[in-house]
Amino acid sequence: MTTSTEYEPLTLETIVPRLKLIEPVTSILGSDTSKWKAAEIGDGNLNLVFILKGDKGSLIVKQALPYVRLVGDSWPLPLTRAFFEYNSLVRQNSRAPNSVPKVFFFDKVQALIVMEFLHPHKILRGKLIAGEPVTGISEVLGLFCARTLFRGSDLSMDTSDKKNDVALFLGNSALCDITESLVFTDPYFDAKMNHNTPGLEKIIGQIRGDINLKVKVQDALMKFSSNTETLCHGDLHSGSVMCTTDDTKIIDPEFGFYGPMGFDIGMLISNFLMAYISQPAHRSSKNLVKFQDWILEVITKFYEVFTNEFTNLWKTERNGILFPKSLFEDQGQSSEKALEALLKNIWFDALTISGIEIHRRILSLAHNADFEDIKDEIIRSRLEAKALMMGKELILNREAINDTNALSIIARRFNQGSFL
Ligand code: SR1
Ligand code: MG
Repeated sequence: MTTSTEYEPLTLETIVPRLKLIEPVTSILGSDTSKWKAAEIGDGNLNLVFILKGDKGSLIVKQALPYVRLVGDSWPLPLTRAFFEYNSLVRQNSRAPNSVPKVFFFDKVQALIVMEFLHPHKILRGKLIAGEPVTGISEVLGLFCARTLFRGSDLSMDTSDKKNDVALFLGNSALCDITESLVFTDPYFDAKMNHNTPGLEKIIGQIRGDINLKVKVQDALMKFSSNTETLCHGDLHSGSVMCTTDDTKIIDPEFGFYGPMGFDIGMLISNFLMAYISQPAHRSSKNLVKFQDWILEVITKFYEVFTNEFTNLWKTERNGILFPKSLFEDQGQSSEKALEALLKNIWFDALTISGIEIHRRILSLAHNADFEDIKDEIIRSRLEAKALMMGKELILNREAINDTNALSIIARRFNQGSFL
């Protein structure tokens, strides 16, 4: 880009002079740079995010910082995560067109991505807290997961392309390290950066005292760190989804890694479940049940769209080394049983991840606003207790949860339960 060949974080003062010579930027914003206006809007845990507006249009400029923004420069983090986000966005855009923001420019040294300003989209987590339903969200998320997970796997990819891509994304180890610690490990011991709402100690004791649970979580971590099934988004929570009333886009794949197919699905479902359980703190009883029902319908419809599209791709695009047609259809045999078994594995992995993601959002470092915005600590701890216990159930008893109908029944049971 710009005026410097060495990495330098952008500021409100430098962003215009540093970006004004970049052609894709001027062609979208307009060449009269005196009209450009910038604002820093980053509210995530890691990066700088600017909106840059000109007289012709607007853009998002996202730049990695050399440390974790949430914690500060005592926690260094490689700038290369922007490279992995860029590469993930490129792959997601070709595998699941129209579901991610368009990328206009990438600068590896500056760890900077210039991309489409999604407007008037808002972060899904905020909409769930505000009780604003989104038409078509299940379809977009279901198609996104099916297409990216199938097309990024050995079911579809040329095997040498897949292996080269696995090797490339192994470089994103620092971001995987965050997930390995904050998500899979820290909730289950007294880790330094953990924090929790007072009153949860008894439940935390039950969770940490459960050896079976910790073994299942470590099994899931082993899959996370060793199974290169597909290119995952890696951080698919409701803060990584932006919506209007009827449009949905998926953002922020900087945690992109090759991992288990159930990972993204589990994290997504988990964030809907936490939104569901936290609802009583965010709205009056008049609107509560209807919105909670809508959230459970989203989960059900999302998973139905996912399985339908995954099945469609299994039938029409299964050209990789896995489950080749030569072993099934070409011998006049059905591959339905193989598909069924694979989908079952994905579902069970997703349930385990869902439980773990709930535990980490309440016990580890990075909490979510669904609970964190609840000012009254007594109300918050009661709702968090329901979620923690539900998470435990999802991890320990996943074999009894065969489908989204059974999952909805469990969500309703924990919603009505009282654990403190
Ligand atoms: C230190 S980063 C904490 C969390 O923020 C990101 O969005 C990921 O979810 C990560 O676990
Ligand atoms: Mg993020």
